[in-house]
Parts: sequence; C-alpha cells; structure tokens
Amino acid sequence: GVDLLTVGEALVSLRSSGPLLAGGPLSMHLAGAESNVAIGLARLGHRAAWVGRVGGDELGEFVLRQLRAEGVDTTAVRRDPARPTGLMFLERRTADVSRVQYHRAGSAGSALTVDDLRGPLAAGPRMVHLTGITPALSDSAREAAGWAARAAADAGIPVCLDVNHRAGLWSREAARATLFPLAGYASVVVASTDELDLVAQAGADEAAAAAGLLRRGVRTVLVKLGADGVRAYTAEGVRHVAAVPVTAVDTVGAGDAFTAGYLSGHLDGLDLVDRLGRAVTLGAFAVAGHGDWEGLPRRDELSLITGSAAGTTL
Ligand code: KDG
Repeated sequence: GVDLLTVGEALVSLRSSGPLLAGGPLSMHLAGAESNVAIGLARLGHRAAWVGRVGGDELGEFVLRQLRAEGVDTTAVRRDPARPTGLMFLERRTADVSRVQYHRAGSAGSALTVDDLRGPLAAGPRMVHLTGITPALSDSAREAAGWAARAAADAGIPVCLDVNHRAGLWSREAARATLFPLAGYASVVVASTDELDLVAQAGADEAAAAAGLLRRGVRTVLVKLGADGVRAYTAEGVRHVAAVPVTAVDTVGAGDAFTAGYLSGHLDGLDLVDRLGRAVTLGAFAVAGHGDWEGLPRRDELSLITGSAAGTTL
C-alpha cells in the first residue's frame, strides 16, 4: 500500500491578479485541499495517492496530468463522463484580500461514493487523510467520507482529519453535526482556532475542545495559528512551535502544506516537536510562494528555510 491515501475533490482553479469583474487574464491551476496534501508528501519522496472523481472533460485530464507529474498515484481516480470537473475562481481583490467563488455544485467530484473508496482502502495505505470539505459536497460524498474514516479506523489505519471549514459550502451548524462524529474516528485532527469548536461542543474554548477530542480517542490535536505557528495537544500536554519567519505572498494552501509536513514527519517516525517543525517549515514554503502547492519543497530543499524546531512546553 501507499504511505498516504487522500480522498476529496480536486478542482481547477482560475486565478486572477485583480478584480474579476474587470476581466483580464486568468491562470489555470490544480487546486483541492486533499490533492495539495498528496503533492506535499510526494514532493518529499513519500508514496501518496489521491482518490476522487474528475469529469471526462479536458479539465479532468488536466487534473490527472498535474497530479501524475507530481508523482501522486491516481490509479483509483474515477472519470465521470456525465459530470463536469469542479471549478473555482480565486480573485485577488486587493493585495491582502482574495475571494473564492465555486462552480462545483453537481460536479464529478461531488458525486463521490463509498464504492469509489473500497479498492484504495482495501490496498492498505499506512495513513488516510480527509478534510471537512468532502462531506459538504453532497449526500453521497458525506457518506463516502464517513465510511472511509470508519473503515480505516476499524482496520487500524490512522486517520487525519483537517476540519477545513468552507463557509461557502455549508453553515457552521451543519458542519458541526457532521464533523463532530467524524472526528471521533481520527487520530490526528487539524484545525485553525476558529474551526475547533466545529469538532467540539458548541461554545467550547480551545483547551476544552482539544481535551474533548483527546477523551474521544484522538491522539494529536493541531491548532494552526498562522504566523504564530502551532499549538499541539496530546496526552502528554501542550506544545507550541513558532512559525518560520518568511515573506508571505500567498497564504492559500498553507494549511494543506502544514498538514503534509506533519504527516511526512509522522511517516518518518519523527518525534512530536520535529513533526511540528516540518509542518511549520512546509507552511512557510507555501506562504512564501504563489499557488496552492507549486512552491512546496523537495526533500533536498527543506533546509532552504529553517526554523528553530525547539518547541515550548506550555
Ligand atoms: O486549501 C486550499 C483549498 O481551499 C483550495 O485548494 C480549494 O479545496 C479547495 C476548497 O474546497 O476550497
């Protein structure tokens, strides 16, 4: 089996450098939180697979070519000739504000089913990565994500869940109703500070939410703090690791890079602080370059950006 199986929807992202309403050139990129994570791992030399559906259209071919070029295993991907590949526009509205517009309702990716995932899970990946985006796409995708988490956990395969709340897809209440039970199958939960209560009792603060997850069997809760780094909660306590200071030009994909770095460290058998160090290093690479994943490092490039991996025990 592969080191990491990721499940989700890969999209074509059309990026503008100014307001969309004014027109002008768009550049075409592969996007998708889960495929971003797969690319991050593949760049570091791990065997990573992505599974999902793409259309029978040219955009689906583009998605597959990009993933294959990055060394991601796409053998389980389904082409869905009846539906289009999902699309998003990423509009740079001002230097500091980017806006997303999705064209993904009824997409091939949203038609994901449990049956699409049986083969790749039976192949026995070392880890499985899911995000809170997939269950927001459709009833069948929600069922598929839930099935994958349960089946992996039952087979003793550690599951990583990134909450990744997308307000354009569902409400916080709907997200919590689905993601709270899903998190119970995860061994790693990744969230930003404003997402943690979606996998906890409503209104829980960070420490209470993390404690609740650990009580439910989650081994590691990673709270992404952006430019402030990460706080990690485990049975041993709380650790903080600072971000690696870089010039940030584009924060899209930073969370996916962070997760890829953490999972890479996990697969390499690193201890917690070194896993967190690799996570913030990949996050730094992501924000220091344009694009969701284009700037992610190969293994021999990790030392281009170095932080002090010395964690603080809180
Ligand atoms: O994490 C970056 C993603 O937001 C982007 O690639 C698109 O998956 C995506 C989504 O659904 O927003």
